[in-house]
Amino acid sequence: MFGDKKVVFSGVQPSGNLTIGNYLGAIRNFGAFSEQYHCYYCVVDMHAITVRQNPAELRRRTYETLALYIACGLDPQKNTLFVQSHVPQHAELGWILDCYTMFGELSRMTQFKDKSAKNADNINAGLFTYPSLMAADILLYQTELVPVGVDQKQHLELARDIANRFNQIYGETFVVPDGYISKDGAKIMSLQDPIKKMSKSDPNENAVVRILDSKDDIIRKFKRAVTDSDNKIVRAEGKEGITNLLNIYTCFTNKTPEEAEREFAGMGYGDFKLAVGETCADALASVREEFAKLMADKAYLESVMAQGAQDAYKNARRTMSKVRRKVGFTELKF
Ligand code: AQP
Repeated sequence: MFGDKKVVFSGVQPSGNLTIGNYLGAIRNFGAFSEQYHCYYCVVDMHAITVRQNPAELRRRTYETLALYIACGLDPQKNTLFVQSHVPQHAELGWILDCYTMFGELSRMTQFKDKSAKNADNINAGLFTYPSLMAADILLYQTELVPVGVDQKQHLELARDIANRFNQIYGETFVVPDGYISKDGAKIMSLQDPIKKMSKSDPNENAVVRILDSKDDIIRKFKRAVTDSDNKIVRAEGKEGITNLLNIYTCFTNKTPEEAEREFAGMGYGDFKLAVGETCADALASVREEFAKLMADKAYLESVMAQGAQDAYKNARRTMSKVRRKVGFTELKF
């Protein structure tokens, strides 16, 4: 808790153009906390470099991710929107927490295994210790609640374990955070391989619907989505493609899965995919418009970054001063 409000923290990596998975599983849910909590929403560029990035693209995507936060409804006056690398305490606490995170724990992380398989030529130490930096991001702000997609559940549990371990050794230092995983959008799957999560860095463009894709592109991608051959629009095991499309549809319309199944009963897959594509594209139209306006005003985005970093820095310093004292670092007196 900072001031009289409990804290919410979450982040998105600027490691690619964001997908409807990032939107439905995370960003769309962020705004709901703004009144009741002190919300920190971070563009986690330090996490992004665990996979090799083109520097100019990383910079551009950092602005874009910030603009998307705002375009998706996050008011910078009501939320602290900032860039991770602008607040050096993330790296500082990340290192300290590395020393309280076990090799065996990190080895069990499924994201590490998946990303190592995808980036076999660059299995770097940062990729391995990603979860302790993520724990630092969260614990730095004495966070109570972390809204994330279900793929981050394992990392969040590790953050809780690290917080508890540190608190046990040194006495109450960190709030132990809870995850908030929204039921509907918790895991949006690839359109081409629906047993795999939709990921922004997927090299197959047809697998991924991006928040900023044009209406035509969105509809084309949905039309090509992998389904099955039994022509029934119902959720079922073995029908992961159709189940995923129904899930996406209900997320955008707030209908129940039963309502959606009734609505599409008897319809052919072609018309069904078109309906889901149109619904998705229309729901994102205002985000695309707002995004374009924001990207045309770089000075404004920079002022949001600066204000956010200042606010985050203030509170991060308070936690760090406590942590430094507890682990036994000396204080330099100027
Ligand atoms: N497919 C998804 N369904 C629901 N939620 C998702 N999230 C990501 N993909 C889905 C949620 O989006 C937030 C930000 O994710 P991230 O950028 O920190 O990293 P990630 O989980 O590794 O996302 P990607 O898209 O798969 O990125 P790359 O390809 O770079 O690894 C998180 O809350 C995440 O749960």
